[in-house]
Amino acid sequence: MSSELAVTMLGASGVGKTTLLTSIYEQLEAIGEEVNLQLIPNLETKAILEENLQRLKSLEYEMKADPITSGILGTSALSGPDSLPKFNFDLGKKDKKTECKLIFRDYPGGYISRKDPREREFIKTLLRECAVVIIAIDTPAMVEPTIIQGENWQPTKNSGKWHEAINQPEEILELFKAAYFKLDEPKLIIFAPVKCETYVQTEGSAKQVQEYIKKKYAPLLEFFHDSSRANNLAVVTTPVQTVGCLIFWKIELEYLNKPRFWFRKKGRDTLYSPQDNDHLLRYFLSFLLKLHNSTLLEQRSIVLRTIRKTFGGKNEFEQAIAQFAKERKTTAGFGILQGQQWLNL
Ligand SMILES: Nc1nc2c(ncn2[C@@H]2O[C@H](COP(=O)(O)OP(=O)(O)OP(=O)(O)O)[C@@H](O)[C@H]2O)c(=O)[nH]1
Ligand SMILES: [Mg+2]
Repeated sequence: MSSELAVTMLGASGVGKTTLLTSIYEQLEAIGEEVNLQLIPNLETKAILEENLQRLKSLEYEMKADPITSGILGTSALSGPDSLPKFNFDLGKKDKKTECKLIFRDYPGGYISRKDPREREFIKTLLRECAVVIIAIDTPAMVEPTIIQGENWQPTKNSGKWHEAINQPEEILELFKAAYFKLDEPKLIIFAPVKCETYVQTEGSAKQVQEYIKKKYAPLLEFFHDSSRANNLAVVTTPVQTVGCLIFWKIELEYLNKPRFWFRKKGRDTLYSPQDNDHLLRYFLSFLLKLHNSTLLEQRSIVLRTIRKTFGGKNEFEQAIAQFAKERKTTAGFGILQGQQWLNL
């Protein structure tokens, strides 16, 4: 029997969930080169993510964040949430077949705000069932003031003018409140500011991005920190440069004052080159290792028993994961906001 560990993306429409998932996929081969671990996508997963990857590799020099004209297509469901694909990866040692699956869930971000109760319910169920939640944050929306800043960005008191409209932090908080009302099992929450290339080039400004997360998601962080659930929650920030090549250029106001964010390549010939996507995985696998070592949980969890069986004993599994996880970045906006005990190696 195979067992599964589920991970869900979370974020409003167009913030960059699918692009982030694709950049994680792009990273998989490199893991195998570094340590004795492999994450192998199944055929359907590979076909979808490979198509996304090709689209991202052919980004224009100047582009507006618009799922119709540039980048990858907005995620859509043919016939309701149940028809959405699951992104399956086999996790194992390089030379061994494994029965442990990681399943990534992605869906149209519109599900967050739409009034369709079936769609909201679908996300709540995902939040309850998944051990790991990756919150994709549109960074320019979180930090830019009004019309244009970009390269010379400095925080001002108007920063993040479009945050509520685009990232919808209130809707996200409501979903967590419904899903984490009673939390019995540990969860990892990853805040992943994306489209962040412009803001993470120096240690100082990357740190600012982390400060922005603390400020703009303060009510959500407070909810995570509540004593009734704090012990079961680890919270990290991982600014992933999901395309690597684009920097923020300007905001234009379109019909009905809808903001449209424009990006430009660093140079005419700059190629798609995501950065730091591996570090998100390093935090993720640190958490997995911790779960694996938790004897209390192990008794209850088929997943953990299977992982142990798969990796042929504690030490081998620990070594491979720990070796990969210990290189995780702890500067430039990366770090643990809560639940160190679930990530300590
Ligand atoms: N500059 C820049 N643009 C990006 C990046 N990631 C995504 N985009 C742009 O934002 C658009 C939306 O990205 P997606 O990854 O499809 O966003 P999503 O959250 O999956 O959106 P839905 O599927 O509609 O919920 C893309 O088509 C790109 O135009 C990024 O890292 N940098
Ligand atoms: Mg999508």
